[in-house]
Amino acid sequence: MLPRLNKALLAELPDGIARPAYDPAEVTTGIVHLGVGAFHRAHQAAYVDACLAEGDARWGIIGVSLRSSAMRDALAPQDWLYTLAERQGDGERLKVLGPLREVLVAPEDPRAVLEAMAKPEIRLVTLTVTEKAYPRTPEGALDTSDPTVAADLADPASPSGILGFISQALALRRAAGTAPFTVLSCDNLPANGSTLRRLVVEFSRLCDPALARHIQEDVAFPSSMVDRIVPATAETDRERISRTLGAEDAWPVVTEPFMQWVVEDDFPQGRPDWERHGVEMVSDVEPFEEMKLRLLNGAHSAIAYSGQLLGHETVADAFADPLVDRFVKGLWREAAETLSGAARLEAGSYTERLSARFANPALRHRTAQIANDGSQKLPQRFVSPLLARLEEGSSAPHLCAGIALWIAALEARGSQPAFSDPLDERLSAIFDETDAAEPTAEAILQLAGFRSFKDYLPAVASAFQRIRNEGVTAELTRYP
Ligand code: CS2
Repeated sequence: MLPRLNKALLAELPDGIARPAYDPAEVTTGIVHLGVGAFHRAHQAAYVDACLAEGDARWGIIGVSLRSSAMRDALAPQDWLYTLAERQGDGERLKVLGPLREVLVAPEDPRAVLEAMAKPEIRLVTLTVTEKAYPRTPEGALDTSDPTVAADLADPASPSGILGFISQALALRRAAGTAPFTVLSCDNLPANGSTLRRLVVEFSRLCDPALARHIQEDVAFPSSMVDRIVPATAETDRERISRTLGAEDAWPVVTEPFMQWVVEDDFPQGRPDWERHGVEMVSDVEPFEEMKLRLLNGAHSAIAYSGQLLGHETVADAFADPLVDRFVKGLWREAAETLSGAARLEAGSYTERLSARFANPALRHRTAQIANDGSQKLPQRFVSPLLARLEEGSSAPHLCAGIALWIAALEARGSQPAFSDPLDERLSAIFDETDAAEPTAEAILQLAGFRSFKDYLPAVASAFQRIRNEGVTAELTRYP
């Protein structure tokens, strides 16, 4: 039995394994992070770790799990330390990181989370909670029919969703005369900062109009574009990494060497010196976000659904299939033309780098993982570039086929679904009740609230029909 990774063991780790260049006990907390999953631990926490290593000890992170206690239970016995494994080809570089100082489990004690968020030394609240945790209508307004929104409005002192926590914590700070924190969304949504601001303000207006005005006027919600490929940790990763450490790490994180973070520089309460560690601080994130969502994430979704239909387990396997590779390159050509200015000029070198990242066989990024939550992801990955093309009078066959691949993969899932969607119950009802391709596609696009779907329904429905009749291989063969 290996001993558990913890602070006392750091000095005994084998040579070549990086460890915190600071004493985690000396770090004070300045950030509360909502949604402390693998992505956060491989991305923002790694940037914060680099800042702590340079001696600015104010930015330790209090992580908050909004659902389960699993992360807290894994990391508490190891002094919140964990291993980050950067893998490329045959190489694996291990670093033990220590920027997390505590993990709170929101459903167990929502008040403790609010107390943490209300502390004067917390100057930043950051989020990676995935697309579905932002309760919005297709037009971007607050979705008041969302059950979490309704529950949090009914009981503001004991919230469960991000809007309830942010709004109530800002109310507590205001009542105590503490300056508000800055709110930084790190989710894959376009204009994630202003999207979140609108939701928090609209939510707060329903509790207290004066609070809503304060948030509107005094709280900064910078936008950011985050990028690092972080597959879910597999049991084999846990075992291999623990063996190399000579100590058991219950939940390491596996990722690629590449990382990128572009952040709108609007932090009235201060922030870590991120730019010293490669973060691009800019005045407008939108072009970066659009390029990343349409080229990286769009290709990911196309690979995920075609991969699911063709039986490819990982992104690298699917991307090695010439049919998928060719389809993705066509999708890139189509989507790149919708980008503006510099982003359009950079698209060629950007997608070249993406090809190398997707081909990294050491990552084992499962197509099923990316296939989750399509109804929440496709609007920014496929629908927005598709509509941009239609507005210019061009066609968008690959983007339409991408949506059809999603519908076909949903239909093909069977009784042991490999991936899920928040709309699953209603999606199954559509497949049970409707038979012909066009009404099925129409009902799904309508349910998912895809903007102006009537404009592209015929193209999506024909591609779906062909996948049904002739199969996915025949369909992919059609695209030059
Ligand atoms: C992926 C992203 O699961 C998904 O939907 O497309 O998580 C992707 O790996 C990251 O955005 C990369 O930065």
